[in-house]
Amino acid sequence: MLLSETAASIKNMEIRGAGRIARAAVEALADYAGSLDTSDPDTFRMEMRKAADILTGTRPTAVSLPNAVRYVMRALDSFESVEAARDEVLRRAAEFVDHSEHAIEQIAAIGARHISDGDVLMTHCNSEAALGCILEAHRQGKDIEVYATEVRPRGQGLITIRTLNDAGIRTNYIVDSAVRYFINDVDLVIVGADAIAVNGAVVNKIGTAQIAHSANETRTNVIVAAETYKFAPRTILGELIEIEERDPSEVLPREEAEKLPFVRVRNPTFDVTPAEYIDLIVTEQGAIPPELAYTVIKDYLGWKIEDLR
Ligand code: RUB
Repeated sequence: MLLSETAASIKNMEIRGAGRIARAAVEALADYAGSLDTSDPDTFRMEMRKAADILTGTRPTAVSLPNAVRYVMRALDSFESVEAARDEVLRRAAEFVDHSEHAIEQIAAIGARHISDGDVLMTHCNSEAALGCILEAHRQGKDIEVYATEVRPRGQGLITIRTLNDAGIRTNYIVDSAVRYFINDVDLVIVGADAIAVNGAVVNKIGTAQIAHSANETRTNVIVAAETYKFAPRTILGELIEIEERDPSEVLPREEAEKLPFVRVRNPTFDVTPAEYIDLIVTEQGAIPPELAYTVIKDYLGWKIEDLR
């Protein structure tokens, strides 16, 4: 069944990256709605809620996931028949996927304007939104070079350098700890986001905060490329974004760790970059300074404090 397969693939990171996770989740939700053999509204609602919980419980940090699932589940707020609710789930899921794919194209077009001919860029992890901007700048004929990090422990940098290589972009592949060494050669850092808080802080792959800190020290601009569904409404209430901590064996094989009883291996997957280290957030609605994150949540996504209580 697509629901359990998708949930497992998100958990084990076969499906990864905040945008891809969100699209896969709504597609699984739509598939599940289509497979439910009931005409009883209560059963339909209950089963759909269970499915939504399974999907949102897979990875805790990427806010795109609950935002996307909630968008589709609004089909169940009020409905006349199971058939109508099912159609609305399918319609909303397709609409989300379409919006998401279109958003990445818009971000690429807007982000590429901030990349100049001759720029040396640095990116971290594997973000389709950030890569979209880089690929678009290259497509426009701008002569660019990229530093891409390795991204311990899961090595998402390898996916990034393959994409850059396939596009024919000059790329330097570096270990994460070489960021400070090379940052003086870099004109612009461009990364994606898993979540953006109301105060403009950006949650992204572990190591992003160190890169932004180095960039700040050398006055190198930092751009975050993120669809508006990565903004986290509940942070208006001061709620913190949960940082996923994955299995220690991703960092050190279990048999090695077992020989070191006084050592605890820690494996946080994301970190938080404060707004003051970020120059611009490029969304599909336009580029904003991080301080305007609240405006996106309130005016564009339409969240009010009273809806969130
Ligand atoms: C992925 C990661 C990406 C963001 C944005 O982490 O941190 O930078 O999710 O990606 P993981 P996108 O590999 O642990 O999922 O722009 O593709 O949504």
